[in-house]
Amino acid sequence: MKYSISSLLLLAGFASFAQSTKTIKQSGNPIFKGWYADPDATIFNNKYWVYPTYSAKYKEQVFMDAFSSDDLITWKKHDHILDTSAVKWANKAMWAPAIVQKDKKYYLFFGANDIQSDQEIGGIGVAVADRPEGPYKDHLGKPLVDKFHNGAQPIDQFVFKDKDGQYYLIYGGWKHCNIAKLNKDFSGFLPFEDGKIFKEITPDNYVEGPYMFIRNGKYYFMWSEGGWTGPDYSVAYAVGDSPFGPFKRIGKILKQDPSIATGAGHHSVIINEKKGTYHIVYHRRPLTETDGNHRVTCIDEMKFDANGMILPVVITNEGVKAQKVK
Ligand code: FUB
Repeated sequence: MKYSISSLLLLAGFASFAQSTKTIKQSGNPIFKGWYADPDATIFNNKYWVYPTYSAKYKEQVFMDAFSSDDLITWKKHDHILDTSAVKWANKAMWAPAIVQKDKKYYLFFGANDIQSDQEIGGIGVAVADRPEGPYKDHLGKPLVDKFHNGAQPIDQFVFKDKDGQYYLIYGGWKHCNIAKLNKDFSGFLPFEDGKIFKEITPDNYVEGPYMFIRNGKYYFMWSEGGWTGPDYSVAYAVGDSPFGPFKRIGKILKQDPSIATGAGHHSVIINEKKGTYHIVYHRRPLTETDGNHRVTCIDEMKFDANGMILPVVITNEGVKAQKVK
């Protein structure tokens, strides 16, 4: 068969177009449909997982969904991995999941009921499952933290594993942040040397949504500032030499961009040590929305300067490039 020069040129053009669309494949933002906030993102068994709050009215926040992906681009929804029907003390406002794998079990820490005083039932609970997608059942039959300590509302938990293998619960709303040493089966806490269970580590401007990771031996402590229903919600950070700080606020690294979205905050970080990449997963409000709960889950790159300072995150509509875990 004979080809004319023009048809060969057309074919070549098509091949190069196909190649360029392949190489620019991006996740887009948000990464999945629906109102979802407070995402806790991680890697299990070479898959990415995101555990968000179902961002509806308090009374409708009675379950949690999770999402998994092989490449950060295509996300599979896992419906109702945890439900208040499995947690008899929880009846609304299931918030801000924090996931951790330990001894072949998956533990999902969550806030419930949005308690306003020690007289109310609720606080931080923990659920357990054999697989990342659940089903999760209540681990304790009661909250793990059900009172205010050092002024911290028992919400917005993060589970941090230190270098020595010790797990800590770092949590708190109402502008106070506590750290507490978890016991081996996550059924309670071990006292610190001074006998205290809850040590306050609140940095300046802290509001809620704590997150911690280690990089080059330093402890990066991050948190959300501002009001979560408004446009100025944001994320700031500090760096310390231990999980207890002291943490001196360095500055904001995530905030609204009036041309992209408002209220960018309550985040987590996917760290791929082998590839040296850091992806920040956070929620934000589309420019068309003002309802507090109309929050979507997004992903962007997080980068550092030569001194280990976190560079301000550029929030995008395009999201990030495809990346496998390995
Ligand atoms: O989603 C409910 C609350 O909104 C969270 O607990 C806060 O951190 C804020 O993101």
